[in-house]
Amino acid sequence: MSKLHILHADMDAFFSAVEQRENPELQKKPVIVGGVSLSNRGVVSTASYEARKFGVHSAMPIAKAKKLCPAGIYLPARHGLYKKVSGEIFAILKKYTPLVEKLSIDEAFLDVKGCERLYGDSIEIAEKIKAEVKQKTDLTISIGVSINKFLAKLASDYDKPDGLTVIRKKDIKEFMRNLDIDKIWGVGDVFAAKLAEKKIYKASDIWPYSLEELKKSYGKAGVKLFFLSRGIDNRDVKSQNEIKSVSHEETFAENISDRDKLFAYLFKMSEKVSFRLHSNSIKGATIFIKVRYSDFSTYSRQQSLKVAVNSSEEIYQRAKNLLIQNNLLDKPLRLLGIGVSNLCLEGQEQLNLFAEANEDQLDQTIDELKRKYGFNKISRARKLYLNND
Ligand code: TTP
Ligand code: MG
Repeated sequence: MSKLHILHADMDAFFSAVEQRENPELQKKPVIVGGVSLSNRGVVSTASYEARKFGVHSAMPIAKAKKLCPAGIYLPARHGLYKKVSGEIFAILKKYTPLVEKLSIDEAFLDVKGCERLYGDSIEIAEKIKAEVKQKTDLTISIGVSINKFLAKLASDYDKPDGLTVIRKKDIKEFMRNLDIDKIWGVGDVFAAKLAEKKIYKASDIWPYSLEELKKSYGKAGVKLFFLSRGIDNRDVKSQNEIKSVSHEETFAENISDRDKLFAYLFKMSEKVSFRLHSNSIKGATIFIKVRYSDFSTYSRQQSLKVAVNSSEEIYQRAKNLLIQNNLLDKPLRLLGIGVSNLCLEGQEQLNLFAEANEDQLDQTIDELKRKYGFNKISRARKLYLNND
């Protein structure tokens, strides 16, 4: 048995595909799923592959999508339905191995080492999963198979939709050679711009640099770049029961609709979450929020990041975006909650954007002061808004 034991499985245009399945008239049409109310202020959650041909993509403002694709079919997101389908898909994945690491509602890593006797080798397992997902849910899933998580994820993305791509050890060099640098985990816009200054655009542009040079220029991020640009990644697949979350929520004495006040609360809670993450030397790659309205209806939304974070500013900004993008602040809130999941130890996170370094440093200083002097005495300017209440 080869060492090809890591799979990355990712549903194709997930929300749109579910909508197309639910209503056959939508099949082969440009379907765009947006925030709950689909107002022009909202953003695109996802677009069917037919709609992507017009340039529409996730996180694009609905107003812009409508300009690019006026004939598109715009639907509000039905999160309850997608969650139910997601449960069915994960039930299938977990049949093949207990080692399933959930990354988001439609995406997971699987480690199938030791499962071969039951189900065949990893490629056969991938084929079986694809067939079973299609048969049981009438949806397609793309799967990448390789020797580690990084390569398996690149593989699943390679031939979407309905792909099955295998990256064997002997293929790695060719596969990596032309890979755009921003496809490497942890290389976001800021890092990519820094690398472009040195004419580094592709993974292979990293190869001439020694480990020491990269470390000197970019610190920890440089070390990871050295290894990932060669397709080397030693992280294990962690099953879900090992993954915990850190969260905080508040029920207000009176319902609040004032956005600035809610954002001030959100920031205060981000600081608490960040403080606990720092105290345990952990970071999280999924940010989630929860809201409850006066009629007790409760909603939660989450976003997965390429890079695990623990700075309060990063957590706050992501959470704030989730609230705005999903139009969750249109009614007064009774409860607001925020949390971080998909946890990993500091230093074992996917590449760290060094743009975050200052923010991290600032949080560490604040955390030290908090430990010394107690939590409530230390706050950043934004929280003063609350202190004046
Ligand atoms: P993705 O797997 O990133 O996208 P996708 O499944 O729609 O398309 P692909 O074939 O490229 O995998 O995200 C899964 C779902 O998560 C997506 O259907 C909708 C939701 N989502 C958002 O709501 N906002 C976002 O910005 C993104 C990226 C996804
Ligand atoms: Mg997907």
